Amino acid sequence: MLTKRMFSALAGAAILAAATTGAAAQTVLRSTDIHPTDYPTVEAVRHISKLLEERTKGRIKINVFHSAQLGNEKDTIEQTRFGVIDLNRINMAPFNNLIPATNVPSLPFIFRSVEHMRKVMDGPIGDSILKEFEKHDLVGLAFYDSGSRSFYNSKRPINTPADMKGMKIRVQQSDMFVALVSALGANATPMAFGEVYSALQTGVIDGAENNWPSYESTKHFEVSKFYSLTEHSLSPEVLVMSKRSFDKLSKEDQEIMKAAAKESVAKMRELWDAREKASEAKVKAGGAVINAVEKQPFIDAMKPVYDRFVTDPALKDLVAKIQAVK
Ligand code: BDP
Repeated sequence: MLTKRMFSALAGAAILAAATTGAAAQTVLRSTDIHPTDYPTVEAVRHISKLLEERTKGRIKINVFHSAQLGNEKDTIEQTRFGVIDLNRINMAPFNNLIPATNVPSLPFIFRSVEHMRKVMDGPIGDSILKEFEKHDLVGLAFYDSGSRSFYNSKRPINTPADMKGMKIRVQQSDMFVALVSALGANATPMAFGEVYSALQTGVIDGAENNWPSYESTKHFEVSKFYSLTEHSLSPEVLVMSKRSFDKLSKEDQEIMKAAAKESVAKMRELWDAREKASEAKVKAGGAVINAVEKQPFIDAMKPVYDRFVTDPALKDLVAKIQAVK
């Protein structure tokens, strides 16, 4: 659906703007991210821009819009498919309803560790998931880390699923995340990221779930101080490009873009690992109450989620392949 916001974005868009200053035309790609300017995902895309500028002698660069300047994730997906936005750094979860394969790396407890996740997403399984974006007018370029997501709330520490009974928990706009939270006995409320702080503050919701850096950068810890280490999902971030914008690049520039995106992963991880530690320290200093959680009861409660979202033979195969990666 074309929203009012999209029309105005279309009108004002400088998509692949070929500014004919000097001899060579310059392509300025518009990239979106909901995170603040110093967040590792934003820095990683700036790093790509730097590599592109170097490798194309300034012909291509990226204008990185951060802090949801171009809208919330669900809306920017549509805009990226239309080519209004050229690049989108976004979590896998908002793609879950559109692209079935993206549910798999978002599934609860699918990865045993961060190392397992990195190995899977960096290899042929990750590449096969990136390929799925092409059926939806997008080119999947790279996966970034998102740490692990845990529940936080304003009521009490969560030690067992029973502690979540009846709690109103915000989730991303993904049916799979709704099912995940429902399976734990809580009430899932899908909501845009930018609305969560005031919803927590006013008690519209009791809690949400996210990684250390997002819990910290949004200041959710100020209004939702119990952070319980369920670490239930490692749903990675993904960088996608509009197929329309990608097709406008020459074959050579497409290769430069793909390589730069892949190279930015190492840079992102370096920043991410440091940011996770810094964010953890910051929320603790800010009064967050952290508790460890015995995960098995949470893992056991996830059977209905797998039963509902992993029915297709291709997805079953994907799950089995991920589990088989040592
Ligand atoms: C963050 C992701 C971001 C998501 C956000 C959310 O980086 O892309 O949109 O969580 O929960 O960790 O909406």
